[in-house]
Amino acid sequence: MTLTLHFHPLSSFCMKVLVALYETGAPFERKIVNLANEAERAAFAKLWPFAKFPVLQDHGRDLTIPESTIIIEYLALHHPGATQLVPADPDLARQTRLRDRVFDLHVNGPMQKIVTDKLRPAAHHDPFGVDHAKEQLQIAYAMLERELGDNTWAMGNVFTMADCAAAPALFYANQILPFGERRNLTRYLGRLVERPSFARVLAEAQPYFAMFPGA
Ligand SMILES: N[C@@H](CCC(=O)N[C@@H](CS)C(=O)NCC(=O)O)C(=O)O
Repeated sequence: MTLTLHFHPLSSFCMKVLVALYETGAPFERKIVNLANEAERAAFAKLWPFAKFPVLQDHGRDLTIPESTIIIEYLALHHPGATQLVPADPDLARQTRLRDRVFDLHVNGPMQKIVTDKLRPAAHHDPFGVDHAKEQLQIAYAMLERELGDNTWAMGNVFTMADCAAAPALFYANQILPFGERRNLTRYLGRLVERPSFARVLAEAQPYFAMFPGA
């Protein structure tokens, strides 16, 4: 098989790429990486020195591709499938990329900050940083609630890379800082959870959810 995804089923950025792979239907091999295992971490760091997943290998082209957005852009270009993850129209592609950035940087990032703080030893908690992350999430929620309106997906009627980014970011964010009365966001997350690609990702992560530190 030409593609190998190095990932962990609980990781939001890996979920984002799994959604994209299931949307395109590209066949791939999976390699779960346990970063807590020193030997596995060291081997993985040879692929990508920052040792952050996901990383995709395309053996057919002898390429190693890190970073979830770059992986999805690569899939859209070289392994296209049923879902066009990046629109062909340049302006729509730019808007898709901006929304992907918003979900990665302004939802997934603060969400990770809050979650990883729970995993730190007591002496190393960062309450100031966590409060700031919560404020950032509230700003993102307010903006998304306004911009989503009653659109089906982040870009309107078509499912794109922006929705791949949105699905895990919003799924976890809503658990640690609930959307509250924001109906558009709540309905959008409901549609994402029912989308077969993300439903499959969540089902596959189910055995690992006990490891998630939660709300
Ligand atoms: N910008 C990266 C972020 C990747 C990332 O932060 N991955 C997390 C898991 S969701 C990770 O590998 N964390 C392990 C660590 O930092 O040691 C992407 O989009 O792929």
